[in-house]
Amino acid sequence: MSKERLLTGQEVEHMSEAWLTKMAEEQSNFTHGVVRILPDGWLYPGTTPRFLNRIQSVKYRPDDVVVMTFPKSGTTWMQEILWTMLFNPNLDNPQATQPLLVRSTDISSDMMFDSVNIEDANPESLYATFKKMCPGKNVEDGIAIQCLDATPGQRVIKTHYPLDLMPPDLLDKTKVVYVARNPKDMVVSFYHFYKVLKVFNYKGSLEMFIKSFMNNELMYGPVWPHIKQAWQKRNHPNLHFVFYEDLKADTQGELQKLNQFLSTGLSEQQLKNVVQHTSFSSMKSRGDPIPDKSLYNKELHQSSGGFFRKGVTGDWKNHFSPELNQEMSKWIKDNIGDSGIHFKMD
Ligand code: PPS
Repeated sequence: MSKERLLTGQEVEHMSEAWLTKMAEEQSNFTHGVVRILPDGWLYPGTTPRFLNRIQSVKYRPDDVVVMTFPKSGTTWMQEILWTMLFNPNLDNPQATQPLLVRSTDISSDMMFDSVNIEDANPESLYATFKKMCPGKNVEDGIAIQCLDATPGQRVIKTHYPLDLMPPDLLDKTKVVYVARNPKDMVVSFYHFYKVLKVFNYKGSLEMFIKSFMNNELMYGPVWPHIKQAWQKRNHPNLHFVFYEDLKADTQGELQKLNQFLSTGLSEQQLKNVVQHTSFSSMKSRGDPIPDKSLYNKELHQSSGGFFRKGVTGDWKNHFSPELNQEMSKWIKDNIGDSGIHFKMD
């Protein structure tokens, strides 16, 4: 039997019933099962290959900016920074009150609408945007991808897909900002998100979650090839690599670098405006980037602090046992190897 392949060449492996049954002990299932994309082993809901093939023919524009991340690495923060730098540096654009998911499309979101819980967790605001922007179009062909096509002019595009699953000439066509976060803080944030979002309804402990994460048994993983593919391209003129921790420690300094990368020519005052508008407290006060309350487990959402949970570096110290810390530190060291990647952990 011939192997199922993506347009980008990678092989698609459908996870077995036994694997899905085991997964369902910890989290919600997906209607079309789960696939692994080989050789890197990306784990995604079963509808993903269709969307991955579809994004190969998206027309990226020279002035688009793509924010690429592994989940919970500072995506939303960077999306808001870029959108504000490009479209609202004087903080006077009335469009800024629109939810971020409307202003900046997540082209990797369509696959999540395959959760068995999606009717309960209904992304109404996305559907409403889709109906308005894409009249007569079919939801099954991808809400986000079609909304992106229908967005005029310059766009800030979000993706959790790694560089290898995007069109091979992406960096020839457009600019990419890659954000990486230290894996200990990222996994704590990811755990809260997995618990709070109805599409995942994660039931296990943090320790179980971290072990699944390190064993590449969670959606979106594995994290290392995701980071390394971008790291290897960090000197490409169209890729800008940022660490969450550096952005947190010196936001104005990192924005100056972005100002150069994007050739936006913003003044120091305009950059200050962006820093202020995109601070954790400002963004939290304006509400979640996904406004649909039905997507969240309400009580957990309130008690954990919501999407804008803590926004700090080093929160992992409040959650890790010494043993878990030791195990994860070794895993990080082994995987970083001689790549030259250095994460700040405090
Ligand atoms: S997602 O769902 O994958 O797109 O999530 P993502 O946006 O990548 O990551 C969410 C975490 O980023 C924190 N965050 C911020 N930190 C500092 N400043 C600002 N402005 C900011 N905005 C979002 C957010 O709080 C999540 O981290 P945790 O550790 O859970 O608080």
